[in-house]
Amino acid sequence: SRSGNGDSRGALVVLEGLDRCGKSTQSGRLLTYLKGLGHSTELWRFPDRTTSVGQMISSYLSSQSQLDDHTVHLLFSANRWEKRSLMERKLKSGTTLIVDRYSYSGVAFSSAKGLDIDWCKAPEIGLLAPDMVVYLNIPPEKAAERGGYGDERYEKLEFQRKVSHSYQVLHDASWKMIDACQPIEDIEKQLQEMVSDCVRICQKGKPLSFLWS
Ligand code: T5A
Ligand code: NA
Repeated sequence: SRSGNGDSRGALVVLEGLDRCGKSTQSGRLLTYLKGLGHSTELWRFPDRTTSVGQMISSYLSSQSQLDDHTVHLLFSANRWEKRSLMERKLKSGTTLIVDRYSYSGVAFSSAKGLDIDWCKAPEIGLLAPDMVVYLNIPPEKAAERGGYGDERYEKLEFQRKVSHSYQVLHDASWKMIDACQPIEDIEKQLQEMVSDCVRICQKGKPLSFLWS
């Protein structure tokens, strides 16, 4: 393995987008690709439903419990904070992390409900900043056609339109945009090229940075 030798660190790569844009499909393929190149790599996702905070979120998303919008926002953030130190250790020990949703989902989904965007961003301050954010861009109508939405609370076309708008407000020039309506293999190739560059730069010792940078 090319990783783990102290001075080279792993990359923090985040995939974002609407529900059903293809994040899970692509993050799985990217994991296989990077491992195949000999990079120590892990696939993470938020919410991490395995923790006790994550179980509260999961119960809320499946409408088994009701929570105030602010409260659930802070739970999503707490779910990232509880993984922060492990995230830093992994990156510093040379492991690249592919992360399926991160703070941007937190802000986009909560501000789509009408919460103030700066209020939404505040609890994310100090989390590790991604080295690359890839946005899988899909019109809400197209996403809704994919395999049908399940029963989760946010899987409604009207709401996804608002989330799409929130992402447009939130994104900056550093984000890599991919047309998520392309065939799976085409997206996979584009993602591989983008992430290979990012991994190389991080190996050369690019310092870690923090949100919101
Ligand atoms: N949330 C999350 C917050 O509100 N705040 C937060 O802080 C965070 C972190 C759960 C919800 O929580 C919200 C956002 C979410 O609403 P989740 O568990 O990650 O988040 O759920 P989703 O992101 O909705 O996961 P999905 O499984 O719905 O979507 P994916 O992973 O984007 O899509 P994927 O890969 O499973 O693909 C969906 C379908 O499309 C097909 C696949 O085969 C599959 O059937 N597909 C394609 N079809 C055609 N062309 C392509 N290129 C395709 N790629 C995939
Ligand atoms: Na997913």
